[in-house]
Amino acid sequence: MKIGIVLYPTFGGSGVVATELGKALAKKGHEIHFITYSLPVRLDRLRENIYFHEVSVSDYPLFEHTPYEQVLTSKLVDVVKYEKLDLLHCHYAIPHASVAYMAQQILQTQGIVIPFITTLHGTDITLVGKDPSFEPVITFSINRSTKVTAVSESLRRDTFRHFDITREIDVIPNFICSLDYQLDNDDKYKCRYAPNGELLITHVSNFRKVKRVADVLAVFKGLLDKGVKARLMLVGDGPERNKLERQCREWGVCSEVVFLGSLKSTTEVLTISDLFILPSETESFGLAALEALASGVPVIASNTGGIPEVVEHGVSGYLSNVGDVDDMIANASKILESKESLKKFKLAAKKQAMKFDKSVVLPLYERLYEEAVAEA
Ligand code: GMT
Repeated sequence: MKIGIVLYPTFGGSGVVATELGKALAKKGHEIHFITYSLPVRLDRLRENIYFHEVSVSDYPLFEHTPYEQVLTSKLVDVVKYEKLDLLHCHYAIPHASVAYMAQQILQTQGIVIPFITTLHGTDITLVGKDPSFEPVITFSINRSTKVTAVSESLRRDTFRHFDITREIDVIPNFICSLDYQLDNDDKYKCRYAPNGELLITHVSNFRKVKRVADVLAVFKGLLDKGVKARLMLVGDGPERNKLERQCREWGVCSEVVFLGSLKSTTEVLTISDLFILPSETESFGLAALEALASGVPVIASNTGGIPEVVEHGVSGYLSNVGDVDDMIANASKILESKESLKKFKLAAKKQAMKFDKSVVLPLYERLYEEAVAEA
């Protein structure tokens, strides 16, 4: 099939999932056209069957806000028409679903039929989507999409709760390519971050408020106070980072905490990690947690949104109520208390991640694509 993927090209989970999906589909022989404003971060090199169409908006002085939606719409019309696409797959409802609808209507006047699938990722529904100023457009474009998917049951429920949805929503979970996570545990790399054999604790996010990164540091500090020899590796960057750095200085833990910044790939860091912490306020899926599990890293997370669909409490990690740092410390201690316990959780983590391998999830998308094309 010839598929246009409309996405945010950044480090955010929706962009990562959309890019990995395109790469995996291209490997299976589909022709993939990424359409967005810059090269997706996970699209590191040229690959067979993959094309990139850049959307660039000119900054005419009249426009206080650049009209990205209009330019994206025109680009979709152009790419669908001249590359003869079979369907569009939009990741993140805002503004991609309404843009695809508009492109569909324009193409219809030219006798071209193009179905479009909208995949809801989370903040388009749970945070941004709840803002009343977006509501009518989101409701309309979800209802008019040829097919709609949500990345978890929890997000599906939230979508029905917050919007007047009159159609079905399929749940297709996020996925990992398990082979990408089969790296050898590199001792040299581990020695650099844990020179005295410390346990390595990791967090990966965009450091936005919703991620509660302060709780990550509080859990880590709690473990140090209990005598656990550990170091904390923080991957990512964002608005909460400065506050976190100040807190490290105040608690005198700067030498135990490493800020690694935004990394294109997290696999090397995860491979040498012993524990992953994701204490988010809300998380429609928790792709970062799944990537940790795939690397054999047990997860301490909050019991919110789609996370319980990814991490099994007491098996591949533990779940606590949002903000319950003491419970997270107690749970982390249980995992780290002995080599045997850690080994058991690490094995369970890898096993759990296999349920989300691309070999399981990709066929679900392919079936949906076929249905969408048949329905259009
Ligand atoms: O987590 C973020 O802030 C980024 C956001 C995004 O839209 O890229 O992530 C959302 O989509 C990811 C991929 O489906 C999910 O794994 C995340 O759980 C979800 N984030 C939230 O719901 C906060």
